Amino acid sequence: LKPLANKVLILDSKDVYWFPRHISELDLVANRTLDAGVDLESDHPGFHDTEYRARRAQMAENAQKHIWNKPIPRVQYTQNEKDVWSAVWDKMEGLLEQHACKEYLESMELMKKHCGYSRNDIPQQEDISAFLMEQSNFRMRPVAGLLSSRDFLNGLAFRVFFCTQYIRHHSKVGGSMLPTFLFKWMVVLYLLYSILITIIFCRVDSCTVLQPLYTPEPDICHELLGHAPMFADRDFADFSQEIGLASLGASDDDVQKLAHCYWHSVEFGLCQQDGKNKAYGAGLLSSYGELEYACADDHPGADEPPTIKPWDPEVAAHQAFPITTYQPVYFLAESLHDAKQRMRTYCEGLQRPFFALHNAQNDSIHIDRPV
Ligand code: HBI
Ligand code: FE
Repeated sequence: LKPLANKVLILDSKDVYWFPRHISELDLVANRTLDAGVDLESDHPGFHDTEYRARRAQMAENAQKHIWNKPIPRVQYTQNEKDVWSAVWDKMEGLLEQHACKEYLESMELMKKHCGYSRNDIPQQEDISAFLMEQSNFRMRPVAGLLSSRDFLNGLAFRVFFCTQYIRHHSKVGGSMLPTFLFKWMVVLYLLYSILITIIFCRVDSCTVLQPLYTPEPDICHELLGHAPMFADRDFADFSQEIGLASLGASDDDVQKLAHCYWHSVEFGLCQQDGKNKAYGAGLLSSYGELEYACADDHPGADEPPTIKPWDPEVAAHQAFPITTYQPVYFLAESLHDAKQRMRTYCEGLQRPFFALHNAQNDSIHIDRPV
């Protein structure tokens, strides 16, 4: 990864990666998506759907044009897109009630009241962002697609979450979305065919399970159902910012460690509540199969139960993870508050030639030298 505009800061004669010092500079960072946010791969379920591709291109353009202190443009979601949202909502609702942590469920109730969360309509990023600002001083900003770990984590230092605005392709959702009887049968035949092929050609190990609702790229189902409600919690918001601050100007090695910590907490974290393992990670909170696999006592969905380790950033930083299957390892925190404390201690131990502090009054980063 090239530092932005090839600029590096020189501190005490050590090179440091460029990093944003004011929230306005996140406009530049947001435009460094890894794939321009629009070039769908040929195996993407929406690749052959010209209407879907045009929609994605339009949203990518909106995100790229966005200026940090302007209102986030509202998206008029089509009925087709709303149907995808409702289908995911229906799949998740009951499971979340059972397995989501209480902070998530409490925020979700508030968000139904105050920012348009419902089964039948897709909430707007602008309304969510305003709500989060009131609750925890966190905010959303549109982004066209995936960013590098460094860029993505840098945003969190400003209590900003880079958030996509498109929804997954409807072919991802299954059952209720299929338009015609004939098409249903084609899908059944295709599934039988692919199961056969899988049995013949693949080594099916315990973690290789079919995940019909899985998307490899973030979309609003993941961002708004998985992430957004968690950012309304102060401890969780602080936790996320802690990772962000540590990523500013960090070495590539440290960014990788922080990205691993992020994955095992913000995406797949569990915490203990009322003697049960509850989910606070967005990858779980937006994934129908894996939420049950991770949280239910009998771990349905795979042959092997997962390994559950106590939340320790030092261990999580080195814990490898798969991205297309259920996680073989989850980290369990005592509480969100405890998760934050441990993350803070870990970040304090990372070596950098400066301290980075966030000034919430003027949305900028203050740099201090170690004494
Ligand atoms: N980019 N837009 C976007 N959204 C994410 O959730 C995201 C990302 N880049 C990297 C990333 N997540 C993480 O997996 C870590 O590498 C930080
Ligand atoms: Fe995510």
